[in-house]
Amino acid sequence: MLRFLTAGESHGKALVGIIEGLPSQISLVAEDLQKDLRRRKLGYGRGTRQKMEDDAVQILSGVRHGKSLGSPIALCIENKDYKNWLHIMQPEPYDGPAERLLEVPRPGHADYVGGLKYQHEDMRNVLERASARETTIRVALGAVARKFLSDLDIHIASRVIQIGRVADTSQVPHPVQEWNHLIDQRPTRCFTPEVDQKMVQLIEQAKKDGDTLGGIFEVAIDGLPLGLGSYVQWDRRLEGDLSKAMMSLNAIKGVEIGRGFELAKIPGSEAHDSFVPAGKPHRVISPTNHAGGIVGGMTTGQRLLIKAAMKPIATLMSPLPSVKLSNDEITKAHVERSDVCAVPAAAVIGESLMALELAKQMLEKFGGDSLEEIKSRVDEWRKNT
Ligand code: EPS
Repeated sequence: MLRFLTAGESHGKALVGIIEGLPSQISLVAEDLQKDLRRRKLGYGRGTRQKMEDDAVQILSGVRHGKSLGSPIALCIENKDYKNWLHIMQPEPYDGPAERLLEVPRPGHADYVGGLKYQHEDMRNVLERASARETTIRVALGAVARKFLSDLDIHIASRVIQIGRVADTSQVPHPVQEWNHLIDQRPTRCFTPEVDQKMVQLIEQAKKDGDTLGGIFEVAIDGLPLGLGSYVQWDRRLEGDLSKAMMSLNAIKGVEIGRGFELAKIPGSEAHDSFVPAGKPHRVISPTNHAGGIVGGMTTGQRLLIKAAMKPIATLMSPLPSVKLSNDEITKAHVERSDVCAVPAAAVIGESLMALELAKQMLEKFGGDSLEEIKSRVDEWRKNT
């Protein structure tokens, strides 16, 4: 069983994560993780925090001489910004004057509900953990899972397909392994350069207006074997697990697999992927992939395609109306340093979340304690399916 946990506040001392259940003998160095952490900082529309943090990851346990041991892998990323928040965020009791209080909840953020639920008068206690800063450590954990998957020839990439109302309707004609090399160079991680430029302009305008923007990204995975997940029980259907993982990302409000919502508008004769002989006895393939690589809760062996819709960030520089809870005064919502648009980063985080979930699914189907043991089972299965 693969499981992981994270801890850490946005302006606390550090973010930490533990992942357990991965096999031994995976080659792993901090740079493998650092690559994805650098990619998470990309994207037009980010705030100044990304320049301040180096997101340097330390591997604290579970790896020896560059190879995983099969024991829990613990990771740590220090928050460079902590030095500016020392007494505000210190774990020790503090009785000096209150600073950086969050007293006016931001509409669309966890502040208000979280404050009442945990009985925090200072809603900073909610902001600090609800912040997307936490995804830094999930990307580091995801990079470990991704290394395991790439050793099994499974590759994950992403692209931004919409910011606000500007959409990229193109198909990417390249294998998934080549996507990120091309797309990471674009300011918004959108594949089509002309659309990318339009997205940049839109973000510029939103920044001028003190506003924020959401969007849609797509994660693609090549190399998955047929038969991950199952139809036999509701909680073994792969769509459910992948959607839950994607929905666990801050600000995600919708998930779509394959052509998703579009399939609801067309007849079955157009919606389903027909079969043709595969050129191998008793096997078929589908020339199309409207289903996005999952049918009946199981991978088909085709490319897996999953999209997620992100709402605009809730911290607006021209804040929305809100209420100061201590005296019920009608006023403007709390303003805090933030991003104008974080969809390009969310796409990279989406890749990491899919890596974590698919590594779990691979281990459930193939089991094994060392990479070699799992590899030989996967090779055998691929030969026979
Ligand atoms: C983020 C760090 C945060 C925000 C952003 C994402 O840092 P700070 O709050 O210190 O500027 O920039 O988080 C949010 C927008 C949010 O609502 O949580 C990061 O490292 O990704």
